[in-house]
Amino acid sequence: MTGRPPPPPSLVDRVRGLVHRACVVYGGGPAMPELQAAAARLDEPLRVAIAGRLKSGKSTLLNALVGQELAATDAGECTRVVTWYRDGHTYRILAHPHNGPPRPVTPGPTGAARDLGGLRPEDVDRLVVDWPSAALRSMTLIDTPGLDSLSSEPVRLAELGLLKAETENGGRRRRTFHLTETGRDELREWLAEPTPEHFQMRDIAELKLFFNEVGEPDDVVRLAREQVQAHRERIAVYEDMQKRYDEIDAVARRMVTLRLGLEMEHAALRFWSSLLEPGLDARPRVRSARSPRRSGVGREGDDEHHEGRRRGPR
Ligand SMILES: Nc1nc2c(ncn2[C@@H]2O[C@H](COP(=O)(O)OP(=O)(O)OP(=O)(O)O)[C@@H](O)[C@H]2O)c(=O)[nH]1
Ligand SMILES: [Mg+2]
Repeated sequence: MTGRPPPPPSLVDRVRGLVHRACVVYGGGPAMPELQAAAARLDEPLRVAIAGRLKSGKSTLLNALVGQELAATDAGECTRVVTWYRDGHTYRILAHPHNGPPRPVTPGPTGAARDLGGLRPEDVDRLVVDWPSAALRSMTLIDTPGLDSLSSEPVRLAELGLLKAETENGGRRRRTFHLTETGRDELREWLAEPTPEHFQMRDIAELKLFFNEVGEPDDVVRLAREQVQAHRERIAVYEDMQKRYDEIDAVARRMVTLRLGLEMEHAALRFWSSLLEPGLDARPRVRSARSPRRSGVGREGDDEHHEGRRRGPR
């Protein structure tokens, strides 16, 4: 009776054999550290990185996979540093800076890192959290910053060779990003492309106005007054900018967009002011196509409103 043939070696086993043979052939050479790292990596649990847009639930998913609230998920909390969660004998967090040895980090009450061992997020390559956990025995989970976060975008562009970063030597060690030649070419190409997209407006006030019939008529009056005030203030800011920068040749060309901004602010101011125009009874009112007479919602003798009209848009 013959036994069954042994199962073929798995892909990992075959790669392990290959790396082992390479270590023998290249032993002592400059490639050795890399080969040793590759050999060690094959014995580690699978690495799973969770990537996605800002505030899309990456850390929440990670916590669900571990079965514990390890990563911070507060509304204001951002994952600003790539964080590895590995199975470990004891609980420990180390911050690995771009330069220098790892530093211990104070854990917070839930196990998330409370600080970065005195380092700034941009100086940290990664945080490594060791946590005894059955779930992490089979895989190391890696939490990553939101893809569209402002701080990570220039870094990504620098990695693509489109920007070049310069870091101050002292002080706050601020980083300044400059366009590279390749970056400038890419930008020029983009400028020459057609622009089929219609402009987008994200205006919470407009959204509230759309649903006005669900609320009280007074809500609309309040909203319109707030908006009139807000747009007036913004117009003042833009006009001030115009005064300050119009005469400066270096920026004069790009200030043309300020004119568009002003036009839009004036249009918004005209619109919200029109909602407060008094009707026949001289009270401020929300104009309604269906029942203009019934929709008067303001208070009698509202001076602010009358002043609003006088100072309205040109
Ligand atoms: N309703 C709902 N809320 C969720 C879900 N997943 C996460 N949240 C909430 O969304 C918010 C952000 O979740 P996080 O897990 O911190 O998101 P994140 O992608 O790690 O955020 P950043 O690290 O800042 O990019 C938290 O308040 C979560 O409680 C979900 O599936 N449904
Ligand atoms: Mg997160």
